[in-house]
Amino acid sequence: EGGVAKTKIGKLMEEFDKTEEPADVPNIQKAIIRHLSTTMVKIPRQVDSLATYLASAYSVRDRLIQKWNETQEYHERLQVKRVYYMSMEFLLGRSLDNSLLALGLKKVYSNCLEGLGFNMEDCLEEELNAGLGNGGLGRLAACYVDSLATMDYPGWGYGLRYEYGMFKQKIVDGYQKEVPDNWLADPNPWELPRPDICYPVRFYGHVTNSHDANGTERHVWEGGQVFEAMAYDVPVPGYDTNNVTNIRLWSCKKSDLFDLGAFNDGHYEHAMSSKLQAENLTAVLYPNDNHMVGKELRLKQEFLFASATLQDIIARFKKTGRPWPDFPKLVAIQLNDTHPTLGVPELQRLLVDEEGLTWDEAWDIVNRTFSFTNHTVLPEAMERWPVPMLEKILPRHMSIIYDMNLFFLQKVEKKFPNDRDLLRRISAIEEGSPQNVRMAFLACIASHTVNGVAEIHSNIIKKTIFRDFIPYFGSEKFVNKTNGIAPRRWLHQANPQLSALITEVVGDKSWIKDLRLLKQLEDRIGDRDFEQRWMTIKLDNKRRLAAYIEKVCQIKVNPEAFFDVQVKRIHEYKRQFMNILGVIHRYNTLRAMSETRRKNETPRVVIFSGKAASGYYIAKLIIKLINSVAAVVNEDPAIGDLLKVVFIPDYNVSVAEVIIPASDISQHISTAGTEASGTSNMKFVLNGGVILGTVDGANVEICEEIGEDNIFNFGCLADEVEDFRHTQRYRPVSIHPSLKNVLTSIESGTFGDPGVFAPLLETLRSGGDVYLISIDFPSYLEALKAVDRAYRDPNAWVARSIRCTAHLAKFSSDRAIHEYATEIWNVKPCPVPSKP
Ligand code: B1H
Repeated sequence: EGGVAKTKIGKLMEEFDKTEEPADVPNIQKAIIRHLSTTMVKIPRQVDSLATYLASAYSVRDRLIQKWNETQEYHERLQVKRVYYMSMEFLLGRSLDNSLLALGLKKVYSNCLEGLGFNMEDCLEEELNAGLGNGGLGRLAACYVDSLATMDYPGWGYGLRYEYGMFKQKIVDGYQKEVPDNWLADPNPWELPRPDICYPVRFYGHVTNSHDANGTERHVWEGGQVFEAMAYDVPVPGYDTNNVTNIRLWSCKKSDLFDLGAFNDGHYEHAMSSKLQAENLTAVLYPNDNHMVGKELRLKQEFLFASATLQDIIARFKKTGRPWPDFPKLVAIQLNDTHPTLGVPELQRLLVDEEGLTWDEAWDIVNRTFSFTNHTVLPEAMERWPVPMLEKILPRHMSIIYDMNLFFLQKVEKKFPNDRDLLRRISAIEEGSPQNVRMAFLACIASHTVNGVAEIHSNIIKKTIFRDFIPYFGSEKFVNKTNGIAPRRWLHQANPQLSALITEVVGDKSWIKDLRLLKQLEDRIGDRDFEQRWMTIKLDNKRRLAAYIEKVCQIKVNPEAFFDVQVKRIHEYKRQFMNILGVIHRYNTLRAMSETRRKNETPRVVIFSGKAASGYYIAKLIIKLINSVAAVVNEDPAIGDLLKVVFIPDYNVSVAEVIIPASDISQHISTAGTEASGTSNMKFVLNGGVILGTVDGANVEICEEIGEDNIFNFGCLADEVEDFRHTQRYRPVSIHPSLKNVLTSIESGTFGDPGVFAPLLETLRSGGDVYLISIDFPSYLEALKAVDRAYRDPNAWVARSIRCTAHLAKFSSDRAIHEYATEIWNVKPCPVPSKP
């Protein structure tokens, strides 16, 4: 390697990496034109906004690659400790706008495009969304990488490059229809294929145990099927820094070595069919949020991901020449929920079987390397893999898991003798036929630290899933790291007008990297001129959303109306059902009013958006009910603008960027104790939107920060839920009159064939109302009334809105990442110096 660097080409390349193209209009235009003509192979009459977007993106990517190289080179040379954020999901959304803002090039690019006869907004709209995630968990990973880069932490994301991301949602006759998300249909400038970075990954086969000359046990895993994981690198620029970090995504290829025989022997078709099998592996993201589906293909995805990532990290470590015990001094690995947990037995296997360490040496390294984030307490989301399936697909790992568990149980037994029931409860192997591996327990046993994602959630997991682990490990192992969001995307990029106003107040843009500076907004409360500007920006954002709604739903809404928003995955625990029942209640109330009374009501637009998992029947019925209510309400001449109901199709990151800045109120109304954190709640409040929410997840801490006068809370508390559920089970029809009336209007056919909704309504009755809608409904209606009253006082409302933004600093992902870095990972910032 050193030899190459000293050759002529090596020297020239080094020089090239050090020189930065000047970012002026003529120079950037030249770069765009060059990419149009060469990379895009366009002749003048073929140039449209898509080609122009792509050429611009390629010219930005040129700059990113140089900085990426420099960053990686610098960190490698200094041998700094890195964190690897392992996540099966990265919901990145679009990259061009984000990169331009990070590099400080938005204005100049806008001028360049103008000069070429194109409009920046049109070009940005051409970019397809990278939707490699379901919801909050995947977007969190993307925000965390943004913060790692922005704060100069050496760290990478590792994930999978799904050929198809989260499906696209169409609404047909009120029902959700799923359409494949072919996000790689256009060229993707934001990924750098690395055909030279490939690792073999084995499935099936058998293990031979033997003893070597010294009498130590050796395990050889052979046979089966070998696939290959190939790397694609996605550069992620920090905001206003030289650091560009990396997300390495694996794509499954057929190994060239495998089946060579079959190919030569003329079994061409057979050889090709295994190629197709391989490509199947990373073909599609499983579209389930907060729900586990125990499919073999998913298990294989998880292992391909885990194995390639650990092989890659080990290869990088070995290049440093440091001894094995130094591994945890250079490497921290964060498991984003249990989905990457096969990385645990895989690291143990690589160290013991491939590198020849003893079990104890390897286990010590594993334990000092991994930490684990739990994101949910819903039982149906807990990963449990059947032992027979693991044994078949990953025989060596199954036996490693058994041993890890056995040694753990032996230590527990020693500390708490004669407690068989404790051993049964705490075992990573759940008894039953078949037995299951509890992945959360395995992750917990192997990690030095386990965290929840909001105070209330971290407390709940200590009292529930991990309760039995505390006497053994001590409670210090279980910590809280409240989630955060990237201020770059969720304010600066999504709400450019508000961003400019804040910059004016603060005096410069430093708040974008330090949200604590937002508290200066407090001083402007009561300044009528400022408040006016604040509300005008909100109105402009509502106009932008109204235009979008008209474009995609063909519904005209009044931008001056009150915008009431609930956007998130559709799930019973999130209770969109309760929201739409509340809408029906409002509709009935308006209908029953005299015309003169109606005139005093504030016009309202109720906005829903979100996807249901394709196999989630009840969630899909909730979508149908929302659309059926919308169809009736929106066409009722007696109601007019007073109530409009809108379901915006295909919720994704870009749609969120339009909706979130436009809310007056947003709803986060999960049954207490079910939403681990929520992160859109933070995004709405950061944009001056008020919350109507239950005492759940991060709502609790948002309330602490902004004050309880600035949030509308209702509903039962988490520690009451179990008792209520118990009584509900035996008195399932304890239904309040207001709820009864609403159900009656559905059942009498006001919103179409009531038979369609019968299974949904049954969840409240024979279903036992697991999410306690009938318990919370009365207080929900009260809270909605309180919101209506509050909005009638515009001065108080704008003060509340400003306070929301002013007090949101805690929920910056920069704060979250700083806590992870100092308290869990022990990694330090390493800024790449500027060029002389
Ligand atoms: C969250 C998930 C999740 N929690 C399983 N759990 C998945 C579970 O594909 N699967 O199998 C996918 C996703 N997602 C969310 O994480 C929580 O519900 C939110 O409350 C939280 O804000 C978010 C980020 O921590």
